[in-house]
Amino acid sequence: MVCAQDHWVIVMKKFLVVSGFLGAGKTTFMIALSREFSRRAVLNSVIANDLGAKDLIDAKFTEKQGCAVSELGGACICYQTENLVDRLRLAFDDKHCEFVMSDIPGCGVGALEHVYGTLEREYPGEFELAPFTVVVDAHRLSAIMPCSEEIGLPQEVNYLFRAQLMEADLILLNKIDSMRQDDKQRCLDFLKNFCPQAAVHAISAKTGEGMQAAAKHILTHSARLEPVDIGYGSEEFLAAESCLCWYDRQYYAKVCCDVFDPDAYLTELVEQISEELGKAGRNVPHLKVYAETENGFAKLSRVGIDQPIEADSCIGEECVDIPVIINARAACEPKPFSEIVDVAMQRTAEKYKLEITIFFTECFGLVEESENPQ
Ligand SMILES: Nc1nc2c(ncn2[C@@H]2O[C@H](COP(=O)(O)OP(=O)(O)O)[C@@H](O)[C@H]2O)c(=O)[nH]1
Ligand SMILES: [Mg+2]
Repeated sequence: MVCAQDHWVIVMKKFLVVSGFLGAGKTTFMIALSREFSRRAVLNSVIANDLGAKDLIDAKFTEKQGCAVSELGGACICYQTENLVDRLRLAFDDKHCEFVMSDIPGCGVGALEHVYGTLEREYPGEFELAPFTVVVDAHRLSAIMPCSEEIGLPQEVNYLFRAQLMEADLILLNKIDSMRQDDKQRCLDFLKNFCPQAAVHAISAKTGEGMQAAAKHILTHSARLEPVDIGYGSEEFLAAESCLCWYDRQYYAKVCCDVFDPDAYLTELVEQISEELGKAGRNVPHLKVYAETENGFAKLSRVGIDQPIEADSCIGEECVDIPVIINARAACEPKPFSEIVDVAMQRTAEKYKLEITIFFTECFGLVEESENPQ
C-alpha cells in the first residue's frame, strides 16, 4: 500500500520489536506509533509482551488509549516463537493488519537473534522485519556515558543498557520534552558514537515530538539482521539479570465505611513502597499501579524511588471499592520485595480503612540460583 500524502511506502505484514530498559517508554512509544499509523490509515496492532502471567497494566493501558492490543505474557517473545507467530498470523491474515509491533520485557536482551533471527530462519519471507528499535531514557543512559552519573541502580545493570544499544538498528532517545537542549545533544552525540550501526532519532513519545520522523523511518527501512555478540548468557549477563525481580499482584480494596479517594490511596501506596525500598537500600526501576472504576481508571508509574510519580491517568472521584493491579520490576531480591509490598499495603489499608482481598500474586527473580555466578 502507498500512502499518497507523502509517499510512505508500506510493505504489508511488517513486524517491529521494541526493546529498551524498564521504564524507558516502550509502551508509551508503541501507543504513539500506533496513533501515528492510524492517522495515516495504516492498520496496526500492538502485542504487549511481559514475563508476568496475566492481566498486566501495560496491555490494559494501551487498550484504554484506543489501540488494538493483545497481551502475550508468561515469557519473553524470545522464548515463545510459536505463540508469537500465531498472534502475528491472526493480526495480519485474519484482522488484515499491515503493521504489528511488540515490546520485550525491559530487562530483555537477545531479541535480535531470538526473535528476528528465528523468524528469518524458520519463517522465511513470511514477515517483513522493521528496524530493531531500542527506546532509551537519557537519565539511565547517563550511567554508561563518560563522566557517568549515579542513577541509583546496581552497576551490573549497565550491561543491559550497553547490550540493548548494540542490538539496535534504530535508537530513539525518548523523553526529550523533559531534557535541556545541551543534554539532549550530548546524548545524541554519545549514541551516534557508541552505535555507529544505528540510526538515532530524538523523540517524546508523550508529546509526539519527533514521532512522525521515527514512524517514517520504521516504515521505510528494514532490519539489518547482522548478528551481534552481546555476550548473551555470560557472567555479565547473569549478574545483570540477577539484580532484578518481577512482582505482580491483583487485589480488591473495599472501604469499611463511607467512601475514599482512590487516587490519593494509590499515590500513598507507591510512596510507601518506595520509602520502604529506600530504607532497605533497594530501588525499583519501574513500579506501576492501576485501578479501574465504572467512570475511569488510574495509572501511576514511577521509574525509580528518587523519580517523580507520574499519573498517566486519574480516577478523579471518590469511590467505595476498586480492583488494583501492582506491576513492579525491582532491583531487589524477590522475598524482601514481597515483604515490602505487604507492609506498604497494610499501612495504606489501615490509613484509608480498607478491607483487602488478594486474588493473585507472583514474584520471581530472573535467574535460577544455580545459574547465579555470585
Ligand atoms: N516526560 C516523558 N515521560 C515519558 C515519555 N515516554 C514515557 N514517559 C513516562 O515514563 C514512564 C514509563 O513509560 P512506559 O512507556 O511505561 O515505559 P516502558 O516500561 O519502557 O514500557 C511513564 O510514566 C511514562 O508516562 C516521554 O516522552 N516524556
Ligand atoms: Mg511497558
